[in-house]
Parts: sequence; C-alpha cells; structure tokens
Amino acid sequence: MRGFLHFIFLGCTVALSPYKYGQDIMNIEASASLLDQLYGELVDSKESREHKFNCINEGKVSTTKNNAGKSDFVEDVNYNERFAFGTFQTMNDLIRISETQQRTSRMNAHEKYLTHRSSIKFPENDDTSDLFTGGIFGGLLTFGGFKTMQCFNSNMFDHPIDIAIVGAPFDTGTSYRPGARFGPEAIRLGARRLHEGVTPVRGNGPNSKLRKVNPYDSKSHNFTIIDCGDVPMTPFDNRFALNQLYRAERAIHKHSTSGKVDIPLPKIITIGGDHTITLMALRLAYEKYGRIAVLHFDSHIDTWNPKILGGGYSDYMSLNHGTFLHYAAENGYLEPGKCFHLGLRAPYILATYDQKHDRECGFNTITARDLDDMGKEKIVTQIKETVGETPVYVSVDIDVLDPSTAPGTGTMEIGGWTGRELLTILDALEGLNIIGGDVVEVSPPYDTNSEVTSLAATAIIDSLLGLLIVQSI
Ligand SMILES: [Mn+2]
Repeated sequence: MRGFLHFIFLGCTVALSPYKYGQDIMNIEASASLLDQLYGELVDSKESREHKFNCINEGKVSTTKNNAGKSDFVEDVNYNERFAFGTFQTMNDLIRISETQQRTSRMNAHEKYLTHRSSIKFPENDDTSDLFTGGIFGGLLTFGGFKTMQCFNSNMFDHPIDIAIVGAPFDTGTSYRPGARFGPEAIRLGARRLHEGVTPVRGNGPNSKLRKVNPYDSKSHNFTIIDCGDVPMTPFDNRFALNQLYRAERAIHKHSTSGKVDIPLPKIITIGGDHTITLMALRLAYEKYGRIAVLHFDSHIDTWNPKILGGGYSDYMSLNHGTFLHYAAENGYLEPGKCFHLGLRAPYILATYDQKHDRECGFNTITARDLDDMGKEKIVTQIKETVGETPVYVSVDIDVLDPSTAPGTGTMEIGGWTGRELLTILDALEGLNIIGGDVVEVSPPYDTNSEVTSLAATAIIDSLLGLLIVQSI
C-alpha cells in the first residue's frame, strides 16, 4: 500500500526507476494492495489500471521492489486475468481484447474480490443496544450529551436535578448587534465533543481537586446534571420574556436534588441570550441565598445608569444589557464591595460619573491589562480575600475575550483575554462558594464557520461545571 499511495501523491510526475521493455513481469505484479482489497472496484477500475499501465510504460513510476518484496507499484494477481497482459501490450492491443474475454476476466476478478473484501459482523436485526448511548452525532442535541427533561413542568418536580443547564434565547436588550437569541443552540453544537475523558489541564496544577473532575462521566461524581433545554421567551415584549425566564428558573429550584451531594438546591448555569438575562438569575439567587458576590467577566461595566444608557424615557427601554447590574444593585441583590468586574476595557460613556456610579453599585475592577501586571495569582488572591464565604455568582460575557478569540458577539472590544487566560482564572476560583453562573452574548450570526465563539463558550460552561462539582468532592 505504501507504494500505491506513493504513486498517488506523486501524481505520476517523478521518474524513479523507469520500466524497460523485457523487464520481468513479476516486477510489476504482486498480490492485491490493501487498498484494492478494501475498496475493490471503487479504486481498482479499468481506467485506473490503464492509467497505471501508461505511467509504467512512460517511465513515470518505479517498478522497483520494495522491502516487502512487492513492487513499489503494487498490483493484484488478477492483472493478467482482467486485461490479458501476458506481456506488455500497447493500448491498441488492449482495445482488441474480445468482449467475451473481458467479461470472463471481470467475473474472475469479481470472484477474487469477494474473497478479498473485508468482512463485517452486524448485530442481530432487533438489537438496538448500540443505538441509544453515546456518539457525537446521535440523539437530540443537549449540552455535553446530558439528559434532558421538562424541567418547568410541575409534574416533573420530583425528578431530581443537582445542576441544571438552561438556555435563555433572548436578545432584545442589546444596544448594538443582536443575534444572541441563537446562542444556546450554537453553544450546544460547540459542546458535541465533550464526553467522558478527563481534561488534563483542568485545575491549574496537579494538586487541584479539579484535576479529577469529569462532568461527563457519571461514574466520577454523584451529581445529576440535566440540560433543561431553552425557556420559551417571547421576542415581542422584554418584560414578559424576562418574567418567563424568572418563572422557568424558579421552577428548576422546585425540583428535588438527588441527595447524593451536599447542596440545598439545584444549581443553575444559564446560557444566554444577551446580558439582560442575568438580572433574572441574580434575582432568583438573591431570593434563595441572600446578597450575592458577582464575578462579572466582561469588557463593559454593565452598571450604567439607565439615564446614561437607554435614555431613561421609559422603564421598558431602561432595562437592557448595559444597565442590568445597576438594577441588581438597586434591588439589593449584590453584596456591596464584594463584586468584581474582570477583564474590563471598554470605554465609559461619561467617565467620571460612570466610575463613581459603578463603585456605588458595589464593584471592584480588574481590567484586561491588569492581568499583565498582576498575573493570575494576585488577581485570584484579591478576589478570594474579598469574597470570602459569600455566595458567588459567575457571569461571563463572552466579549471579555479578545475578538480574535471570540468574534461572534454583539459589542466587541479589542485587547481582551485569550481563551487560555480566561479558563486559567476561572479554574483558579476553585474553593469559592459558587452557586451558579452564566455565559452570555454569544451571537452566532457573527461567529466564524468554525464556531470559534461557541466553542469558547462551551469551554467556559465546562469550567463552571467543574467549579460546581468540585465543591462536593
Ligand atoms: Mn455584558
């Protein structure tokens, strides 16, 4: 086979050892190549044989024997039978081969092919055991292949959930490019390859407990992880849509937990959707856990006073993806002074006022470039010392990443973190009391064909899953 592939790649253009008339016929005859055996007439056609014949005659390929004692130009034993090449003949001679002779040769060749071809043993016709488990492309699409159920149906509340993944297809709170309503399904597509198999870099070092976590191997942990699908959110009225999300996530919290891990409530990872959706998750978290420390990975502050961003002409237009943290602070959901912006770099609108207002909303700031000066260790140490035991919600706006890493988002800002840098910081949050999180602002219409932004979001959710699981192992 080596010689045959060699032949293909060279395209008959390199003269190795030209065939000379009178040379032993066995130099070009050998048993069928493996490729011929596997694919039969698909690759071993009359035309290909004629082509090979010409190449040899014109001295464009070698007929030198290789180490295995076979011709470099591997042929099968039926060479003569098919085309009556007792001796080398010109193509004119070939054409004169009788129809009967050709038919007989072909039948003989086919008989040989049937004995050569690879065999396969199929399961019994009624055996479906390999049809309902695993596989990248089989079944309905869920995140990482997790099981799904009707999580919002009260008849299902006695079905346990420890960690819920839920989509929030909503993008009518965006100020620039829309499209994030398509984020949840795109991120699930990006998660097709997540499966059993420990990630060797999870957890930033051999002493991390994260190193042992594999969310997709149910044998490696006791969590019941469910993909609840997407919440039906109307695209016609933001107020009603956000209320739908709130009620859906509230329903998830009504599920029992499995009892196999030490958590009081199901924990929720929300897939956005534009960043407005986080307000509903924070409202729910506050109702269950009290004031929350938000780790807000984003290039923008998102604490803008609605009078600055949105115009303030109506309540409806005031709540959007750049003001939701203002409302979270105003409603008392946030633990003042224990919240962080991470990766910040976008311009303010009214710089002095925006910064003052942001501090009043309770936030500390670590900019994108602070990573260069402080490094991961100092950043994470500052976060952990500040947050302490406070319940933590991790909200990741995909625009915290540099546009080269995540172009598929609504409001790109140059100079962001790479995927590796973000994952390194996220994994370093191991040890915090994380009660939930989200990934938002993935806008697939602006993504590349290779789904690079969705893939980044997939990895972030993977990291969040690890952080939730590691607390109970
Ligand atoms: Mn944001």
